[in-house]
Amino acid sequence: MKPVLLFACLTLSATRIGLAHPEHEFMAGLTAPSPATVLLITPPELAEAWKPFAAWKKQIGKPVRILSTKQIAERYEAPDLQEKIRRCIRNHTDHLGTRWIILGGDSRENGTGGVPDRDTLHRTKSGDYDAVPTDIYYLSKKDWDSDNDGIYGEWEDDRESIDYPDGDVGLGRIPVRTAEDVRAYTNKVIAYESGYPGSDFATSMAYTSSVPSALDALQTDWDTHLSKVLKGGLVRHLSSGQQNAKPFNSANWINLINGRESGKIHMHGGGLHHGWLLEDDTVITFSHVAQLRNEGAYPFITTTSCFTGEFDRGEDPSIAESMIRQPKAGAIAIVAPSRAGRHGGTNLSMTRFWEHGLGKKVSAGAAMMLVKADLAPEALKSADLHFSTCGVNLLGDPTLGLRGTAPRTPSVAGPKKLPAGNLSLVIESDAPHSIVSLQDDFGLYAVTVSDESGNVVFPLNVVEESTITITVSGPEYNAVTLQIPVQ
Ligand SMILES: [Ca+2]
Ligand SMILES: [Ca+2]
Repeated sequence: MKPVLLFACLTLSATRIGLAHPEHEFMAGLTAPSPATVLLITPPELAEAWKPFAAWKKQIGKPVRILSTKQIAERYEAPDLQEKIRRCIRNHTDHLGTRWIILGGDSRENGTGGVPDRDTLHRTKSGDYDAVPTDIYYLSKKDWDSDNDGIYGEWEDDRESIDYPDGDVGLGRIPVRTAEDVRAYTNKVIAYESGYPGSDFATSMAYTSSVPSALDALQTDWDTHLSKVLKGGLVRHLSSGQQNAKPFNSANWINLINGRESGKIHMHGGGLHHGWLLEDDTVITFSHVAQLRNEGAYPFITTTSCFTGEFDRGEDPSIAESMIRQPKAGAIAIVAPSRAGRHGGTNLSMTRFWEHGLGKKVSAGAAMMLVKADLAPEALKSADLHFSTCGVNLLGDPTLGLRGTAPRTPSVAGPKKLPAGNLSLVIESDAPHSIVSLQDDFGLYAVTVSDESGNVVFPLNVVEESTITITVSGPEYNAVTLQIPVQ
């Protein structure tokens, strides 16, 4: 059978304006010489399991290239695997149009594990040294080891070779260990992008605190920052510090998630690797996560609680990882410190993350890297800020938008069936400026943006016994798929 040919590929001219990742960042990779808008790095044993995730992303206009750590180890020359990964990533971002990097596996202590982190060395408050998992190293133009002693990111000795992300490429880690983890997370991502709740889930922000005295600062954060970018949004405060409030304990935490009221949550207060410390001396652990029943309503969470995002410990999972991995429940993504927080840097990271993601409408991965770019001038001058810049991570899919408005599910219409041969396929929708992809069973792939009225035309040559799959998606829509048989 002849492959189906596309006569003309309609592409949006991806004009790069000054702002990193503009609203139509979703299209930016299309001018790339190879389909590598997203690079997903996986341990070899999970490569197969990631394919449905990659297929979904391709449907919504973000082609994914999957490379295993084994392939990278074989193809790149460098002293160790981390440095090979960094060179591979720079090759993709510099030459292949890649806009997002997904570290699609967990890491373990001392830079081992499925997709290892790069450990960088920092002095702790007590004067000891600690190795901090530093995923931003992977976006760096330099190798973070100017004195060549095999110890990376030393504040004094390696200063010349440390550089920070500029926000042009988004990065995040999905800390999965098994094929089941990958399947569960993929299903959550598809739900987030195609079945997101239409209520005020998108615009409701909950601030929780086990420290009632912190409520004033959290209210100020909402008043001066978040309310400006989540316009018309609702704010909830959960802590016994409020009048007539119930204590913020484990039962009320479960109610918060299961109530499906707030799609955005900021958690303040004490933390441990395996749990969040709440009021009434309770600790939220994986056993509470197992009680969550929030299928289809997965919140984005930021937390300043120390160690809750410590993904690199041998003991696994951290509480943030439990929330990411929990099938049909938990969170879609979490921004959390992997170590003890430092005043200033950690709080600022959380606020700025929301501001970039909601205000500039960029993806979670780009928002996180813009935070790093914001911190860079101070991180160059202060070891504390350098530590915060390295130690706060996005755990979750960096290509996701933060959903600043309740999405609409578009109506999409096309022919019931198509005759074989040359034709113009007209797809009509009520979704202006949406991303419309077209695929068939034989590798045909085209992406375009719908016009003011929501319509697109694909000039095609189709063959018998194929099926054309059309997907309409976008930051403000729930993705809709239409299949058209060719007879
Ligand atoms: Ca060094
Ligand atoms: Ca882990």
